[in-house]
Amino acid sequence: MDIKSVCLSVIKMPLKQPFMTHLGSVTDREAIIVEVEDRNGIAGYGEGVAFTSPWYTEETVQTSFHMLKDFLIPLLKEKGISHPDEAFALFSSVRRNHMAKASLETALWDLHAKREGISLSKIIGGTMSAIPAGVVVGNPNLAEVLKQIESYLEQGFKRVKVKISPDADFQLISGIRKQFPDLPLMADANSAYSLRDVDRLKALDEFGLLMIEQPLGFDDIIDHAKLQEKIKTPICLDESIVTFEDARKAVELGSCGVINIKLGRVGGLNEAKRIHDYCHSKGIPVWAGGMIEFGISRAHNIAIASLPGFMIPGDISGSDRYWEQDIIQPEIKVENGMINVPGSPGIGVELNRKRMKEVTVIEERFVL
Ligand code: OSB
Ligand code: MG
Repeated sequence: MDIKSVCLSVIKMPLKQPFMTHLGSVTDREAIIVEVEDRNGIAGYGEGVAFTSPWYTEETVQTSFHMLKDFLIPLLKEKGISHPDEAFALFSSVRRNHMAKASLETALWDLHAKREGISLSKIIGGTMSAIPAGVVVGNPNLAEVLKQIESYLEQGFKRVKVKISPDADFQLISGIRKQFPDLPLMADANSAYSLRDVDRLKALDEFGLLMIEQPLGFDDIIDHAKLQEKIKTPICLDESIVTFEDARKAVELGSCGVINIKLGRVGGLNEAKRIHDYCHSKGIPVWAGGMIEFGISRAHNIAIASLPGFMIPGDISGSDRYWEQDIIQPEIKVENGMINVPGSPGIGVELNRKRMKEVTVIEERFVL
């Protein structure tokens, strides 16, 4: 692909409001912006979505930086690739570290699409020109949640997700349902329960949730299959699905009826597309998960969410959901609950260099 250089920028920005789960709060977000440039000066962008600490998966900003600098970029330099399809296999000599791999792989996809003069959505087979926006309310307080949902519905959001745990589940969901009986609503537990909580989870069946996301262990697919036999609400797996093989096994076991696809969690676009294609062929709906991300990752999410199997609105909101000012231009906007899929080459957004300067804490450039 004629790559001349790779630039890594660690950025840091406060969220407008802290995002809370039972695992902790996110108040500041760090991420790695990856920029690959070819010999014609065309640039592709990716975003490393690991958090500062390993609360969601085992990766962190620092481990991602280390993997990129000491293993992944050197692999690209030594062996080279002629198509982004080859990156996943090239990186397979490094075990896991999916978010680090995805940040570079997605940048290569953006670059490839730009070189072809085609949008990333088109090049991967996207069929939608606009996608429905969904939003996550990261707060356990019922009054606050109701207020936020009200405002998101005014903005046209098509689907709302709330975080639940044994400390905030039945009363929270029942309170939301009282005020919003027809709202497409789902709950994400981020592994807050165990099989001992079957009755608690079964009690949520009456609320007609679209799904319950990752109720049990972050690495489990066996107990989820047992739970799914006992509850009506479809289970959606997030944390447990980190490879195509995980998705196949979970579907075969009946561990879930829905899968949340995150490019970072599964190691990039190639693997995400394979999971999508498999689920689509099996009639398992998928949707695009969120990582409290900046605009580069959002833009990649929009491209993947334009594939035909993405039948449920994802955790894809606008740039203004978390940021006073995003690092891209134009920023991502939700209009009447929809987000436009850019038709311009690649991911269809540029880095806002002025904003990048304000938020960059470390920058390192590698010449290939
Ligand atoms: O479990 O889906 C999750 C955010 C960070 C880490 C994990 C998760 C989330 C979200 C999405 O719920 C929030 C968003 O990006 O809007
Ligand atoms: Mg989740």
